[in-house]
Amino acid sequence: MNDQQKQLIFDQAKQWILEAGERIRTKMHEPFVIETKSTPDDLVTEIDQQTEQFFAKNIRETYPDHRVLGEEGFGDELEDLNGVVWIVDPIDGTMNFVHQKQNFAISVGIYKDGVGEIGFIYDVMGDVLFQAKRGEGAYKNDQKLAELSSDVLLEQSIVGLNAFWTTENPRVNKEGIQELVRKVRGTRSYGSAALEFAYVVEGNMDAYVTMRLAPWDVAAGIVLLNEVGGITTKADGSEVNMLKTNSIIASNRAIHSEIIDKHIELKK
Ligand code: 2AM
Ligand code: CA
Ligand code: CA
Ligand code: CA
Repeated sequence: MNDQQKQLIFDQAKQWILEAGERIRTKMHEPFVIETKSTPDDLVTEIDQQTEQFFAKNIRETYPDHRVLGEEGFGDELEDLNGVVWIVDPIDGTMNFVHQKQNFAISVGIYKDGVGEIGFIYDVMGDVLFQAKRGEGAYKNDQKLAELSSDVLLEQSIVGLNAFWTTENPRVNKEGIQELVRKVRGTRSYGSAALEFAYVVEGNMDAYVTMRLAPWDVAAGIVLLNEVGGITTKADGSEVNMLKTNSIIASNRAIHSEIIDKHIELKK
């Protein structure tokens, strides 16, 4: 994709995201169906499904050679990332959407041959759009975001972390995470992976640490974070695999290796 094609796709994606957000804000005030998926706290609503269908239909009609990877099953079954792939989370933070009616986002990452080219995270109720094209910086609405500071200490950092990982769990030793909680200035948990990424991108938090996310939770956030000089890896420091679930350390580069080396001990 050349710069002109990329700009057209960017503009089109942005238009669909704003329209989808408007639809969500309208529909959420009427009754909607809420179901559970894998566990009683794994929620999905008909608005999640309708929003993903809205993206899948528009993308397929407009770009028949592009593919879609989405949470709710209206996209394609992908075995590789060849060509252009739209990685879509129609509502990230469904539990917040249901319980709080705020603090949820639409996340859209557009990848070409596995490389993140475009990232959008839309805070639907705040009406704030985080947007990035690879190599052109990250923006919060129309405001260009600064490069992340290079002299942050972990002791002065705010870290996004779900308290779950400080309890006995199958993925990571809780002791190292507990020491991380004691070391940092503060922890936060917003319940939307995409928004947690966005807060690291804008420098409100210095890191986001979690042990299990799907590609649609992180695809846009990774593109955005790269544009301000941040870094995203799995919790062992290796590269994120956009076809699988991953542990995620998304952070300011100044504290990334200290988090991994001193505080993360993954279970086998
Ligand atoms: P969702 O709302 O789109 O499901 C909550 O801490 C964050 O984790 C949200 O971004 C949520 O996305 C995501 N999440 C919830 N359940 C998950 C699961 N089983 N695997 C991966 N991510 C999940
Ligand atoms: Ca979900
Ligand atoms: Ca999600
Ligand atoms: Ca979702």
